[in-house]
Amino acid sequence: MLTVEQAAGLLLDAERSATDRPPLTDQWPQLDLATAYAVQDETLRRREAGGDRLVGVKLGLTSAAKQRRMGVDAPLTAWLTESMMLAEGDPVPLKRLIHPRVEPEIVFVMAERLAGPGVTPETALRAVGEVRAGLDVIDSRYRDFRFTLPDVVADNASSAAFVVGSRVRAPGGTDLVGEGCELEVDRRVVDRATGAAVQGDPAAALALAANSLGSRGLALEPGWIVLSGALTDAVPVGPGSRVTARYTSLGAVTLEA
Ligand code: 0L1
Ligand code: MG
Repeated sequence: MLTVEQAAGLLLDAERSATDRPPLTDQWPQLDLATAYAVQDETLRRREAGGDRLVGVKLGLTSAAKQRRMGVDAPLTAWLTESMMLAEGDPVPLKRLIHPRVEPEIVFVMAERLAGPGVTPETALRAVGEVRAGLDVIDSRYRDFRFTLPDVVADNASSAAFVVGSRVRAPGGTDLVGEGCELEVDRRVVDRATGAAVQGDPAAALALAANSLGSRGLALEPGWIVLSGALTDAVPVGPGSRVTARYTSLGAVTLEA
Protein backbone atom coordinates (compact mmCIF):
# COMPACT_ATOMS: atom_id res chain seq x y z
CA MET A 1 0.00 0.00 0.00
CA LEU A 2 1.27 3.46 -0.94
CA THR A 3 -0.04 6.98 -0.46
CA VAL A 4 -0.88 9.21 -3.43
CA GLU A 5 2.18 11.33 -2.58
CA GLN A 6 4.51 8.31 -2.39
CA ALA A 7 3.24 6.93 -5.71
CA ALA A 8 3.67 10.29 -7.45
CA GLY A 9 7.20 10.54 -6.07
CA LEU A 10 8.12 7.03 -7.27
CA LEU A 11 6.85 7.73 -10.80
CA LEU A 12 8.57 11.12 -11.06
CA ASP A 13 11.81 9.62 -9.71
CA ALA A 14 11.65 6.90 -12.39
CA GLU A 15 11.01 9.56 -15.06
CA ARG A 16 13.80 11.87 -13.88
CA SER A 17 16.35 9.07 -13.60
CA ALA A 18 15.15 7.35 -16.82
CA THR A 19 14.89 4.09 -14.91
CA ASP A 20 12.03 1.67 -15.42
CA ARG A 21 10.22 0.13 -12.48
CA PRO A 22 7.53 -2.46 -11.69
CA PRO A 23 3.88 -1.37 -11.88
CA LEU A 24 2.52 0.38 -8.78
CA THR A 25 -0.17 -2.29 -8.50
CA ASP A 26 2.47 -4.93 -7.73
CA GLN A 27 2.83 -3.29 -4.32
CA TRP A 28 -0.55 -1.51 -4.23
CA PRO A 29 -3.13 -3.92 -5.72
CA GLN A 30 -6.03 -1.85 -4.33
CA LEU A 31 -5.11 1.17 -6.50
CA ASP A 32 -8.38 2.17 -8.17
CA LEU A 33 -9.04 4.55 -11.04
CA ALA A 34 -10.09 7.55 -8.93
CA THR A 35 -6.95 7.23 -6.79
CA ALA A 36 -4.82 6.75 -9.91
CA TYR A 37 -6.12 10.09 -11.26
CA ALA A 38 -5.25 11.64 -7.89
CA VAL A 39 -1.68 10.34 -8.35
CA GLN A 40 -1.63 11.77 -11.89
CA ASP A 41 -2.85 15.14 -10.56
CA GLU A 42 -0.18 15.08 -7.86
CA THR A 43 2.53 14.53 -10.50
CA LEU A 44 1.12 17.56 -12.36
CA ARG A 45 1.13 19.62 -9.17
CA ARG A 46 4.79 18.75 -8.61
CA ARG A 47 5.74 19.52 -12.24
CA GLU A 48 4.05 22.92 -11.88
CA ALA A 49 5.77 23.53 -8.54
CA GLY A 50 9.03 22.91 -10.39
CA GLY A 51 8.22 25.63 -12.93
CA ASP A 52 6.50 23.61 -15.66
CA ARG A 53 3.21 24.84 -17.18
CA LEU A 54 0.01 22.95 -18.08
CA VAL A 55 -0.66 23.28 -21.83
CA GLY A 56 -3.29 20.64 -22.50
CA VAL A 57 -4.47 17.09 -22.37
CA LYS A 58 -3.73 13.83 -24.12
CA LEU A 59 -6.00 10.87 -24.61
CA GLY A 60 -4.48 7.42 -24.45
CA LEU A 61 -5.59 3.96 -25.48
CA THR A 62 -8.38 5.29 -27.68
CA SER A 63 -8.38 2.37 -30.11
CA ALA A 64 -9.80 -1.06 -29.31
CA ALA A 65 -6.78 -2.67 -30.98
CA LYS A 66 -4.31 -0.85 -28.72
CA GLN A 67 -6.42 -1.55 -25.63
CA ARG A 68 -6.34 -5.26 -26.44
CA ARG A 69 -2.58 -5.19 -27.00
CA MET A 70 -1.87 -3.37 -23.74
CA GLY A 71 -4.39 -5.49 -21.80
CA VAL A 72 -6.60 -2.61 -20.67
CA ASP A 73 -10.24 -1.94 -21.47
CA ALA A 74 -10.83 1.83 -21.54
CA PRO A 75 -9.33 5.09 -22.81
CA LEU A 76 -7.80 7.59 -20.38
CA THR A 77 -6.77 11.23 -20.16
CA ALA A 78 -3.49 12.71 -18.96
CA TRP A 79 -1.78 16.09 -18.70
CA LEU A 80 0.49 17.80 -21.25
CA THR A 81 3.02 20.31 -19.97
CA GLU A 82 5.27 22.83 -21.66
CA SER A 83 8.43 20.83 -20.97
CA MET A 84 7.04 17.97 -23.08
CA MET A 85 6.66 20.17 -26.18
CA LEU A 86 9.14 19.68 -29.01
CA ALA A 87 9.43 21.91 -32.04
CA GLU A 88 9.62 20.29 -35.46
CA GLY A 89 13.28 19.57 -36.04
CA ASP A 90 14.09 19.17 -32.33
CA PRO A 91 15.65 15.78 -31.61
CA VAL A 92 13.79 13.26 -29.47
CA PRO A 93 15.57 13.59 -26.07
CA LEU A 94 16.67 9.95 -25.97
CA LYS A 95 19.09 10.47 -23.09
CA ARG A 96 16.29 11.27 -20.67
CA LEU A 97 13.95 8.50 -21.89
CA ILE A 98 13.73 4.80 -21.03
CA HIS A 99 12.23 3.03 -24.07
CA PRO A 100 10.49 5.68 -26.19
CA ARG A 101 7.91 4.93 -28.86
CA VAL A 102 6.25 7.36 -31.26
CA GLU A 103 2.67 7.38 -32.53
CA PRO A 104 0.74 9.65 -34.93
CA GLU A 105 -2.15 11.70 -33.57
CA ILE A 106 -4.67 14.29 -34.70
CA VAL A 107 -4.29 17.40 -32.56
CA PHE A 108 -6.96 19.91 -31.57
CA VAL A 109 -6.22 23.42 -30.33
CA MET A 110 -9.15 24.67 -28.28
CA ALA A 111 -10.70 28.06 -29.04
CA GLU A 112 -13.25 27.90 -26.26
CA ARG A 113 -13.72 26.27 -22.89
CA LEU A 114 -15.35 22.84 -23.14
CA ALA A 115 -16.72 20.99 -20.12
CA GLY A 116 -18.80 17.84 -19.77
CA PRO A 117 -21.15 16.22 -19.05
CA GLY A 118 -23.18 15.90 -22.24
CA VAL A 119 -20.52 16.95 -24.75
CA THR A 120 -21.08 15.29 -28.15
CA PRO A 121 -18.63 15.08 -31.07
CA GLU A 122 -20.57 17.91 -32.74
CA THR A 123 -20.54 20.27 -29.74
CA ALA A 124 -16.91 19.38 -29.06
CA LEU A 125 -15.84 20.44 -32.55
CA ARG A 126 -17.57 23.82 -32.13
CA ALA A 127 -15.08 24.64 -29.34
CA VAL A 128 -12.04 23.83 -31.51
CA GLY A 129 -10.00 26.55 -33.21
CA GLU A 130 -7.42 24.51 -35.10
CA VAL A 131 -6.79 20.95 -36.21
CA ARG A 132 -3.19 19.88 -36.78
CA ALA A 133 -1.00 16.83 -37.29
CA GLY A 134 1.01 15.57 -34.34
CA LEU A 135 3.37 12.92 -33.01
CA ASP A 136 3.17 11.66 -29.43
CA VAL A 137 6.33 10.26 -27.81
CA ILE A 138 5.39 7.77 -25.10
CA ASP A 139 7.77 6.31 -22.51
CA SER A 140 6.11 4.19 -19.85
CA ARG A 141 7.93 4.26 -16.56
CA TYR A 142 6.92 0.60 -16.17
CA ARG A 143 9.30 -2.17 -17.21
CA ASP A 144 8.36 -3.67 -20.59
CA PHE A 145 5.24 -1.42 -20.80
CA ARG A 146 3.54 -3.84 -18.38
CA PHE A 147 0.70 -2.11 -16.51
CA THR A 148 -2.98 -2.14 -15.56
CA LEU A 149 -5.33 0.76 -16.36
CA PRO A 150 -4.85 2.42 -12.91
CA ASP A 151 -1.05 2.06 -13.32
CA VAL A 152 -0.99 3.84 -16.67
CA VAL A 153 -3.41 6.55 -15.48
CA ALA A 154 -1.12 7.27 -12.52
CA ASP A 155 1.85 7.35 -14.92
CA ASN A 156 0.19 10.19 -16.90
CA ALA A 157 -0.45 7.87 -19.88
CA SER A 158 3.26 7.26 -20.46
CA SER A 159 3.69 10.93 -21.43
CA ALA A 160 7.16 11.99 -22.53
CA ALA A 161 7.11 14.50 -25.39
CA PHE A 162 5.04 15.61 -28.37
CA VAL A 163 5.28 17.73 -31.48
CA VAL A 164 2.52 19.57 -33.34
CA GLY A 165 2.69 20.19 -37.10
CA SER A 166 2.67 23.64 -38.64
CA ARG A 167 -0.23 23.23 -41.09
CA VAL A 168 -3.50 24.54 -39.63
CA ARG A 169 -6.94 23.28 -40.66
CA ALA A 170 -10.31 24.53 -39.48
CA PRO A 171 -12.40 21.88 -37.73
CA GLY A 172 -15.36 22.30 -40.06
CA GLY A 173 -13.27 21.89 -43.19
CA THR A 174 -11.71 18.53 -42.41
CA ASP A 175 -13.17 15.02 -42.67
CA LEU A 176 -11.56 13.79 -39.47
CA VAL A 177 -12.97 10.27 -39.72
CA GLY A 178 -11.65 9.81 -43.25
CA GLU A 179 -8.36 11.67 -42.69
CA GLY A 180 -5.62 9.29 -43.83
CA CYS A 181 -2.25 8.88 -42.17
CA GLU A 182 0.86 7.03 -43.27
CA LEU A 183 3.46 6.38 -40.61
CA GLU A 184 6.99 6.30 -41.99
CA VAL A 185 10.11 5.09 -40.21
CA ASP A 186 13.36 5.99 -41.92
CA ARG A 187 11.35 7.00 -45.05
CA ARG A 188 9.59 3.63 -45.31
CA VAL A 189 5.84 3.35 -44.70
CA VAL A 190 5.31 0.96 -41.79
CA ASP A 191 1.60 1.54 -41.04
CA ARG A 192 -1.51 3.26 -42.37
CA ALA A 193 -4.78 4.30 -40.76
CA THR A 194 -7.57 6.85 -40.87
CA GLY A 195 -9.06 9.02 -38.14
CA ALA A 196 -11.75 6.35 -37.69
CA ALA A 197 -9.17 4.40 -35.65
CA VAL A 198 -9.55 6.98 -32.88
CA GLN A 199 -12.81 6.09 -31.09
CA GLY A 200 -14.52 5.93 -34.51
CA ASP A 201 -14.05 9.71 -34.81
CA PRO A 202 -11.34 11.93 -33.26
CA ALA A 203 -14.14 14.36 -32.33
CA ALA A 204 -15.66 11.56 -30.22
CA ALA A 205 -12.32 11.27 -28.41
CA LEU A 206 -12.37 15.02 -27.79
CA ALA A 207 -15.91 14.76 -26.40
CA LEU A 208 -14.76 11.86 -24.21
CA ALA A 209 -11.94 14.00 -22.81
CA ALA A 210 -14.34 16.87 -22.02
CA ASN A 211 -16.85 14.53 -20.38
CA SER A 212 -14.17 12.70 -18.43
CA LEU A 213 -12.65 15.95 -17.17
CA GLY A 214 -16.16 17.26 -16.46
CA SER A 215 -16.83 14.29 -14.18
CA ARG A 216 -13.83 15.47 -12.11
CA GLY A 217 -14.98 19.12 -12.09
CA LEU A 218 -12.43 20.10 -14.77
CA ALA A 219 -12.63 21.39 -18.34
CA LEU A 220 -10.66 21.80 -21.55
CA GLU A 221 -9.52 25.43 -21.52
CA PRO A 222 -9.07 27.91 -24.43
CA GLY A 223 -5.63 27.59 -26.03
CA TRP A 224 -5.11 24.06 -24.75
CA ILE A 225 -3.64 21.39 -27.01
CA VAL A 226 -5.46 18.06 -27.13
CA LEU A 227 -3.73 14.96 -28.49
CA SER A 228 -6.73 12.84 -29.46
CA GLY A 229 -5.11 9.38 -29.44
CA ALA A 230 -3.00 7.24 -31.71
CA LEU A 231 -4.16 6.30 -35.22
CA THR A 232 -1.67 3.42 -35.51
CA ASP A 233 0.51 1.38 -33.22
CA ALA A 234 3.48 3.17 -31.66
CA VAL A 235 6.92 2.50 -33.14
CA PRO A 236 10.13 2.32 -31.09
CA VAL A 237 12.70 5.07 -31.70
CA GLY A 238 16.44 4.80 -31.19
CA PRO A 239 19.53 6.77 -32.17
CA GLY A 240 19.31 7.85 -35.81
CA SER A 241 15.59 7.01 -36.21
CA ARG A 242 13.40 9.34 -38.25
CA VAL A 243 9.62 9.07 -37.86
CA THR A 244 7.13 10.95 -40.04
CA ALA A 245 3.34 11.04 -39.90
CA ARG A 246 2.04 12.02 -43.34
CA TYR A 247 -1.64 13.01 -43.37
CA THR A 248 -3.90 13.53 -46.37
CA SER A 249 -4.95 17.07 -45.47
CA LEU A 250 -3.12 17.96 -42.23
CA GLY A 251 0.35 17.76 -43.77
CA ALA A 252 3.37 15.94 -42.41
CA VAL A 253 5.21 16.10 -39.12
CA THR A 254 8.61 14.53 -38.43
CA LEU A 255 10.75 13.69 -35.42
CA GLU A 256 14.35 12.56 -35.54
CA ALA A 257 16.22 10.88 -32.74
O1 0L1 B 1 -0.68 7.95 -25.73
C1 0L1 B 1 -1.03 6.81 -25.43
O2 0L1 B 1 -1.92 6.17 -26.02
C2 0L1 B 1 -0.30 6.15 -24.30
C3 0L1 B 1 -1.22 5.46 -23.41
C4 0L1 B 1 -0.43 4.60 -22.50
C5 0L1 B 1 -0.16 3.26 -23.06
C6 0L1 B 1 1.19 3.11 -23.59
O3 0L1 B 1 2.17 3.45 -22.92
O4 0L1 B 1 1.28 2.56 -24.69
MG1 MG C 1 -0.69 8.85 -27.61
